[in-house]
Amino acid sequence: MKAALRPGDAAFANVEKVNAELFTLTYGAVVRQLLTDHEDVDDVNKQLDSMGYNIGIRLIDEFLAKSNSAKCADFRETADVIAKVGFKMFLGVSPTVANWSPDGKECSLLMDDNPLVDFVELPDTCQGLSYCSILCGVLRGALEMISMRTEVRIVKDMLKGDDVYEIRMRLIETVPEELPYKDD
Ligand code: MYR
Repeated sequence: MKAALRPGDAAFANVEKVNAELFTLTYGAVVRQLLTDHEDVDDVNKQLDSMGYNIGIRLIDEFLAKSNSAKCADFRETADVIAKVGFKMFLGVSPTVANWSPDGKECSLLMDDNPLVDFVELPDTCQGLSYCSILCGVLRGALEMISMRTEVRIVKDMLKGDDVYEIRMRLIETVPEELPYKDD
């Protein structure tokens, strides 16, 4: 009987790499299909964001269960946890958190390594495509589930010749958690 794979094993790392590649290729196929189905590339960007949102509102449970992360005190701490734990957990990379606004409500996640775009080149006809929009939706959805309404957008994109990927996150408001209804 074969022994089970364990996280430290070399074979386990290979399985993880294959999974990551499969995910990257599958995402590429989804984007390609959306481009076939929609004439307007802005519609594709919106669809990708919305798919991400639907993933994010579910993925937060897995994140909280696996990470054992304590409740963050503020948006700064949340951004750090997203970069160091969330991205590492789901994409295997850790963006740098930078470019904070003075009020601490806006910051950027910077990455020069983005597994989502391995094997990808944008044809000239797709320059309006924001290929990684799904990440914006994932973040927005996940944060909404922990009471943070945010706006998330991509401001730099290496597929379009920028030197880095920059995802800008803005905290719009923290929605107070509703207390369970108490009968008198
Ligand atoms: C808390 O205050 O409850 C912890 C806050 C942590 C938020 C982490 C959200 C994780 C989102 C993962 C995104 C991965 C994108 C690939």
